Amino acid sequence: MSFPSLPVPQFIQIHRDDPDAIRRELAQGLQAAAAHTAPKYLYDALGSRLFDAITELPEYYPTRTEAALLAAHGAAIAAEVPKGATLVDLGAGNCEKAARLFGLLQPARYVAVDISVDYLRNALQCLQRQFPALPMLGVGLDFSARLDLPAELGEGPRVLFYPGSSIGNFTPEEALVFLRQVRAAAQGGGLLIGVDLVKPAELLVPAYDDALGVTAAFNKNLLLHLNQVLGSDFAVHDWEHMASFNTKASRIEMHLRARRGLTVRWPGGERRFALGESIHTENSYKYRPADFQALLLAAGYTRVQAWTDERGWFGMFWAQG
Ligand code: AVI
Repeated sequence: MSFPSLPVPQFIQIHRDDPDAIRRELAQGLQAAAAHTAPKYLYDALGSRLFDAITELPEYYPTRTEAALLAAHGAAIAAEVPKGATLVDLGAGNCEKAARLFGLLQPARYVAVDISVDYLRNALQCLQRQFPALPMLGVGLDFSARLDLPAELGEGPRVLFYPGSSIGNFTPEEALVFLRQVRAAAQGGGLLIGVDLVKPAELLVPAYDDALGVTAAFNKNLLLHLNQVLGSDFAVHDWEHMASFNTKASRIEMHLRARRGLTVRWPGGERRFALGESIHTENSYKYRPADFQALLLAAGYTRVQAWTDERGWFGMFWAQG
């Protein structure tokens, strides 16, 4: 007996920074006057799981608000987005958000992009069984520094999908550069992007400092990740999680604050931290709809449309290339 062959997704891993360059970047950030690390270091295997848990917390409104927004306005959004394009899912993870849009957007091809193909393998293989007629490609690429999509994506318009307000983890200047790169990559298609909006600090801060302490664990797990990558000797209990809203900069800031004076050492370097001194681990910018629209237009998009939920907490923007 023979079985029809099942479609299989293709996978490509684009080269990653070499470990020495990563260690140099981390050491530089830790030894800067205001110690800092790039937000991507929050996401090792455990960090990614803790982030998934964050999205289920009662205080963390963005994920469920965005899902409700897409469900409520899906048809109107689909009316704007070109059919038959290549759907490129940036930071795809478990690919769930994009999969919910397949019926509406009717892509000709699905490309899931995440920092490592290993994060995509299972999800894409399961999804391929559910959608056997849709060609799928998994791309391992760290696009936080530069969005350089491989030639394997082929020609033709692309709809880039960047949900979850991950754009908020770039500074507005970095966001502008990134949005320009996305526009070039869209080849005449466009960008569908989820953006968290400005709201009172009483609503914002608990989303980043939840009662269960999941976000605290997510932030502190960075130290374990640094110990692995840099060979440092951070002791987690010496640090406390801090989240605050910087109104002037319109951003949530996450820090890890030293609970005592201490020295952290790693091969070839060290840093002394005074009691209360902190490592700045993440920014999460919150936009006013008009400001984000202006950013998209400055990046060269020709037409922008936005949908928000009733409370005006979250925005979904379609920007035509
Ligand atoms: C991935 N990113 C959009 C999240 C955010 O809200 O900025 C990361 C996060 N950090 C703490 N909680 C969630």
